[in-house]
Amino acid sequence: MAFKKDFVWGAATSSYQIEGAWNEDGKGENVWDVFCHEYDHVFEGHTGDTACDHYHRYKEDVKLMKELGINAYRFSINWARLIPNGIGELNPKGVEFYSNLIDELIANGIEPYITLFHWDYPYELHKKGGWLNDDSVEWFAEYAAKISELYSDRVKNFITFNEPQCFIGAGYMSGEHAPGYKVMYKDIFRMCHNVLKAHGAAVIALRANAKQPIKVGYAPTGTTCYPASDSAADIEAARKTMFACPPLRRGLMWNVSWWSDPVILGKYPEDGLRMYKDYLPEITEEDMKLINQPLDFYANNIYNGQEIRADENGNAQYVARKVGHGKTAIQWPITPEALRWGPRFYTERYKLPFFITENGMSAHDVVSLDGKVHDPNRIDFLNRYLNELEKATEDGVDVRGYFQWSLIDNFEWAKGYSDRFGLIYVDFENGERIPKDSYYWYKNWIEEHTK
Ligand code: IFM
Repeated sequence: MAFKKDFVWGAATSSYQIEGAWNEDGKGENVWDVFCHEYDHVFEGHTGDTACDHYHRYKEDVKLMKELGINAYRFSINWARLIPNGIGELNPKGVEFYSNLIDELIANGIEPYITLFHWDYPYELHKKGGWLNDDSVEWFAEYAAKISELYSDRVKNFITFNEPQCFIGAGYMSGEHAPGYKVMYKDIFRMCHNVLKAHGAAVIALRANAKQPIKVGYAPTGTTCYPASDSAADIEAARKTMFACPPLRRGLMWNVSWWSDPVILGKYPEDGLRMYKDYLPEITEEDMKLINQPLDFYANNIYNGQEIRADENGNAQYVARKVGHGKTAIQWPITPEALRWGPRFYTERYKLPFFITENGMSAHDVVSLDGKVHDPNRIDFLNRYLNELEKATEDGVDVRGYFQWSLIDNFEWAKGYSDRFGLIYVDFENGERIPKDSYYWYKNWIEEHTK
């Protein structure tokens, strides 16, 4: 079985990374606005103040999506654009912006997928303690209810969180991302627990306020492991390693099962509970019930993976990467196998329809003398990864969709505009868009796979 006819071929972005208009039309500040306005956090002092100016150019962007041939677009809502203080009064202009965007997508035959939270936390709520404040669960539920009330008449697909590992790990453990903190482990685990509870409360709120049947999912990330061979021993070693809880270190909160088992299986993984016990908040049965809401799909952002083999005793061993192995501009290894094995391991464990909500490549793209943007490396990357994803479907894995990251070059967080992930090149001086060669390649791939 290859890709089904109704497979979702999409592209993704997030609000802070593309919208700009950071202080227009009544929008409130978020932690990324504040973080970027301090001079020394982001590469060369870049900010998302203007970014791709998508707020003003969204019609042009939707036109480019249509020409690309995608049937779905995943974007996120900038919480403080919709509700400037995070809770309370709505911002009419913010409400209107997303409403217009949704209408434009639908008019062009593109299904909107809304991510509720892709890291741009309202500054007013941050001042109240953010995810460390137990009320953050209620704040997020209120926000989710508003989104559902406003947009579920037209939008059928919602995703609560994007990569909680990253906004907690990079935002509060390593301090590389907004708000730039390095807090104690006890605080980290309280935040994790509140985020998971907020996920559950948001699922309930989305459904309770929906104007039609909706689908709700969750999009974390994690280290995908893949086996060195198709032997049963290597496969089992890779599977075990992928879901094992890693020891704590002051890096990212890069943990697969800690962030997904409670949501889907209704319990924290035993090894994590043992390892992290000194730092955990009180975890009640009621909390676990709240976190464990029925979902319509599970998603993951997969960019690369780690090869694992079993030694003669069946113990897992990390396979060292080859000297001179392929890397993307952001220095991530190129490991297409992650797109075959990640979906397989996730669906085996969580037994839900699966989406790749992000996958793509950063490259040092430039405009050539012929005025075009040639990006053969990205084409090769996509070709290899999508072929592996096709193998997953042939293995019988229930993969429903793939969202390319990213539709358009954008603000790559602490790396500013130094890394380009888009299928569409952006001249950040004047906002001009130039579809890259990979844009046409992906268009062709979609055409070939929807015949
Ligand atoms: O740009 C990010 C995105 O916001 C979250 N996932 C990874 C992408 C590339 O780093």
